[in-house]
Parts: sequence; C-alpha cells; structure tokens
Amino acid sequence: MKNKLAMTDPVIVYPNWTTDRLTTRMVHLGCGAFHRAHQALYMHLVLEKTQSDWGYCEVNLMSVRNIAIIEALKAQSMQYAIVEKGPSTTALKVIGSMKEAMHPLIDGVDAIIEKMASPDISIISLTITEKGYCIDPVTGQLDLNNELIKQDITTPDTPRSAIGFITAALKRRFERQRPPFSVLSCDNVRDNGHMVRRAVIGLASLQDRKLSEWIEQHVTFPCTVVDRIVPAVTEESTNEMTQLLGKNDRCAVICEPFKQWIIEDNFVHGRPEWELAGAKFVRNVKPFELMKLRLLNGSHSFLAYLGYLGGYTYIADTMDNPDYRNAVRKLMLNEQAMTVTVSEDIDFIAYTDSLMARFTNRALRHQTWQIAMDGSQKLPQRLLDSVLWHLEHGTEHSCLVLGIAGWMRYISGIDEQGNTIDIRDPLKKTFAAIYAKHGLSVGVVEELLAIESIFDKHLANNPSFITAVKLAYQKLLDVGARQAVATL
Ligand code: NAI
Ligand code: CS2
Repeated sequence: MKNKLAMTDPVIVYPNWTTDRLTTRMVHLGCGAFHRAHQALYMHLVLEKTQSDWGYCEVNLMSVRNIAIIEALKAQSMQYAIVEKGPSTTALKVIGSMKEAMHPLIDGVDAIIEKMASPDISIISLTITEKGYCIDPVTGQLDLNNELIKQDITTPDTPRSAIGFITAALKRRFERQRPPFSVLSCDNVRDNGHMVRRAVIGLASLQDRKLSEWIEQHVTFPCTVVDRIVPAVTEESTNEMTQLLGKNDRCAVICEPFKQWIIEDNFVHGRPEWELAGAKFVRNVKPFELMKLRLLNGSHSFLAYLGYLGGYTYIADTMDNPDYRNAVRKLMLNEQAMTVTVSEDIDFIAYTDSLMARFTNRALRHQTWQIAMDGSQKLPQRLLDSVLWHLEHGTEHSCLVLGIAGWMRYISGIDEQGNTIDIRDPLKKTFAAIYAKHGLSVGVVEELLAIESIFDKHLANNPSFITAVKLAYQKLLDVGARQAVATL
C-alpha cells in the first residue's frame, strides 16, 4: 500500500543543507501562513541557487496560536513544508531559510530586541496584518490611542507592538553606534514602507529627537507589493497535508502556485539576491500596488462579503455562480482598472483573466470568512479610494457600492438565515453598538459612514454616495446577496 501511494504521490523536495549553513541576517515579525509561503520561499530559492548564508530569525509577538508556530519550528529543526496546489497539480517543498525562532513568552522581550539590534541583522521584515501598524487612518500618523502604542510610550524598553520593537532595536543600534537596518513591510497596505516609517519615526520622536533624526537619515523603509493566495491553515488542510507529507508538520501551509514580489530597491545594509527567485526590484512600486490592492484585493473583499451572505464558504464556490463571476469581472475591468494610472504598458484584460483563474482554483479552500476579517482596515485601499475616484470623474460604480453595502450588511453579525456571523475586526464593538441602536435596517448606513477611521469625509458627506449605499443596502435586505449580485 505504501509503495502504491509513493508512486502516485508528488515528490517532496528537501533542502540539501541544515541551519548550520545560515547566519541570521533578517528578523521577521509575524511568522504567519503568508510569510511561510512567500518571503521564506523566496529566500529558500536563493539558497538553492547560490552560496548565500542569509537566514531568518522568526518572531511572533502575539500569543496563543502564534506561540505554537514558534515552538513547532524549534521542534522541527526550523524546517516545514509548502504545498503548492494548482487546479490539477500539487508540488511539495521543504523550506530551509529559517535559522532560529523567538517569542516574547519563551525568550523574553529583551532577547528579541537584542537580536534585532545585532550588527549582523540587515533587514527587519513584517507581515503583521493591516492593524499591526497602529496607524490612525485619518491622519496617516501613529495612532496614539492604540492600546499597544499607549503602553509602548510609557514603557519603551519593554514594547508590545511591532512598531515598539523596531523602535527599541533602532535605539540600541543608535546608542551603540551600530549600522542601521532596513524595515521591509510585506503587508497589503497602501504605501506600506512609508506607513511603517511614519509609525516608527512617530514613536521614536516621542522618546528622543536625536534618535528620530538618526532614523530619518539612516534607516530605509522600502515599499513592497506582495502576492500569493495563502488560505489560513485549518484542521481539514492540516489533515490533508499530513496525508501528503506522511507526517504531521505543524508549520506546513497550502498555497497557490502563483507568487509575486515587487520591491523598492532601497536597502542600507545589504539584501539577499531575491531577484534570482523571481522578485522584481523597482524604483517605484506604486502602479503595481494600486493594481494589486484594487483589482485583486478589492475583488476578494467583494466576493468575501457578498459571497458569505450568499451562503458560500469558499471563494471558488462564489466563482461557480455566473452572476458573481460576471459581477467581479465587471468590478475589475469597469470600476477598478480605470482608477489605476500605470506608466508601464499593462494589459488589464490579461491581468483580470489571470485573477479570475486564480479565484477559480478549487484546490484552494480559501474561506470568504477569512477575507471578510478586519474589513475596517481593508475597505479604504480596496474599495473606497476607487469610489472617490469615480465621484470625482462622475463615472458609474455600482459594483463598488454593492461591495460596501455587503460589508455593512455582513458586520451586522447575522447572516441571511438568521445565524450568527463570527465578526473579527478591531472595530467590532463600534459596529455592534450601531446595530444595537438600529437593528437590521437602512438606518445603520449613515452611522457607519460616519466612522472617520474608515470613511473619508468626502465620501461620508456625499449625498449621491449616501443614497446609493442606502439603496444597495436595502436591496440586500429585500432580495438577499445572490439576487442583488445578479442585478449588477
Ligand atoms: P496569519 O493569521 O497566518 O498571520 C498573522 C501574523 O500577524 C501572525 O504571525 C501574528 O502574530 C501577526 N500579528 C497579528 N496581529 C498583530 C499585531 N497587532 N502586531 C504584531 N503582529 C501581529 O495571516 P497571514 O495569512 O500570514 O497574513 C498576514 C498578512 O500578510 C495579511 O494581513 C496581509 O497583509 C499579508 N498577506 C497575506 C496573504 C495571504 O493570502 N494570506 C497574501 C498577501 C499578503
Ligand atoms: C486576502 C489577501 O485575506 C485577504 O484579505 O484578500 O490576503 C489575498 O489572499 C492576498 O493579498 C493575495 O496576495
């Protein structure tokens, strides 16, 4: 039986080196599913091709689920598998780019800061989700009301936030006259490099003006665009991976075959040759960023809210419904593409076709619920910026409006069958208070639009936008998401 399985199973490709080969030259904050399937793979591919010794120290700052990954990495000699699944292909690769792993509850806060301050460290990279940057979306500056930031201001030497850890490490490097490092955000946020720069300088300037000046002059924060669909690991996917790998790998991840990484080439203390693994180094990532955030992520959010409400668990299921397919294609080509100004010759039809194919990949069990999470952090860059563009240009944008109404309906916490939805969002309490006041009625629309950290005042005060969202919301109440999508 074992032999029979082995003949049909995909081959597992192992690294031909151990951690001994590696020197920790990068600290990564946020060793989630995405980092394991993306940046760690790019580094691994460079290690396969060259004599490079660049390795990662993995750090998770949050507790519970995230400490388990750090413990598991240590127990697994810092190796784990990536399972790349296309519609009819499976490729298995064991990754060997991680040298060590740390967690504040295992190693202590100070040891992590000391590691980040070590002169060997050239890059601090991050995948800490949108909310991890602790930015006030209205001002674009550090959010001084954020609970973690409040603590980091009071006790800067024992930080809690990622921004606090980076600032504390830079302070040590500054005081000990060590070289600076570069900070590489790999999250789906607008201007991710500039955003993390503002946050770090904002925090440093509250501590020491000389430190913040040194950071401004010496530390770089390259912007990046990252792309690879990596569904959260579930019990079901863990069982599937155990079958494929023949053992339980607690850090393994399933992802799509596609990957993309566009990086602003602005590093102060060296960098790996990620271009050998397919990364593209550019002077300005902006055109790629807008394309990706609006066409891919915007469509993802549209499918997540309206798909979940329509009773679909996975993105690929929503794509089976021709009405959703047509609507999402219309959203990409008729409402998002024109808002993106690209200097390069970009074929939006080909890009849209490739996204449609990726969303249709049934081998990936990408939950609508997962993408629906943290909508308050995602909506502006995915849907709202484009609405502003349309209002300025007087152009049609009914798909965007329905997507926004879908989010409003979703965060009621009650689905179309009356079942509870498990809402995950930093503003969950605000949403609950609004719904407690108005119930499931169009009365919520204006109050939700008044949340300043989500809605730009030009949107919140625009009468035609308000009316359009109210009508779309009412339609969702009257006929449900599937019918509402069909009318697009
Ligand atoms: P995940 O849930 O597996 O991992 C999230 C990581 O962020 C964990 O390591 C956690 O410790 C850390 N984190 C969460 N909140 C934090 C906070 N406030 N401060 C510091 N660290 C915090 O999620 P996954 O899939 O790794 O995605 C993470 C981010 O990567 C996304 O939010 C997105 O920005 C980016 N990304 C994800 C893709 C995907 O398909 N999963 C693809 C492209 C980008
Ligand atoms: C998704 C993204 O979870 C989400 O919000 O839209 O993580 C998406 O999978 C990636 O950006 C693809 O690169």
